[in-house]
Amino acid sequence: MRFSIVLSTQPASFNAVAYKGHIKDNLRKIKNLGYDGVELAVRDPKLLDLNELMGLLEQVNLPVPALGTGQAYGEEGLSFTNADLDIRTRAIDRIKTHIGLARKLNAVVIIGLIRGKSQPGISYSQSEEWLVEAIRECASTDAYVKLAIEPINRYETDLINTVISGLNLLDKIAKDNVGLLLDTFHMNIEEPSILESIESAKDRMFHFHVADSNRWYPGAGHIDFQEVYNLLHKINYQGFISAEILPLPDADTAAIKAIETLHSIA
Ligand code: LER
Ligand code: MN
Repeated sequence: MRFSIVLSTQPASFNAVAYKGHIKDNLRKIKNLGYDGVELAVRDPKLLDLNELMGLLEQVNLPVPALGTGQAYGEEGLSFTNADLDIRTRAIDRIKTHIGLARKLNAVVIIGLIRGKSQPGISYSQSEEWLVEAIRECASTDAYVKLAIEPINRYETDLINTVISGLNLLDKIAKDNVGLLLDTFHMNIEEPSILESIESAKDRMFHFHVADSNRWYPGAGHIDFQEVYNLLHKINYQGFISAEILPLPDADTAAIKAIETLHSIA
């Protein structure tokens, strides 16, 4: 199994990211700590110097399993379910630029908070329809790039909180290049059984996030990562396990402890 950690390419308000900015230094650090890959959180691919980024990734020899996109919502308010057509259109355009970058990096594109939240006066079924249409349109731009919808806990959004609602959405989207990203932090809040939820999604899982119950590094809370790992191994999960964790007590300690725990259970 291969392990990665999230690096935000720019400063951002989303806090469950150990490393932010200073791409060159942080890529070296991540490599030296023993991670096999780096997940990049990118607000807008147009703001990146692509040649420089590709060069740095090549130098450290780290693949990029996934691209996070949530900052386009967190920092700019773009979303697939905003009542304003212009904002929905800009959200779709932005994810299409992420898809272009993902094609070059061979990465999965994460559909997390870019889905937004239901808006006052807009029914759930309308939000869901916009969501299905937007993801279908994005998925149609490049059949080789995988999109991973992440069930996210109720305190961050009311749209797609559980694995079963994610699987139902996949049925409605009906595209082979759209699957799920499961995150132990969200599952610990929303799922009756983390293991049964993983089992139910095993054929549709494109990516996997780990953080403990308190969103600290694995080992700092009460999730049993050994049984999670054993199940991922048993179902022959081929993707990366990616640490999306709070930088606590500080970023380096969090990243070191996370990889220690992950290596100890593998
Ligand atoms: C992103 O991967 C995530 O897990 C969400 O909590 C973003 O807010
Ligand atoms: Mn996550």
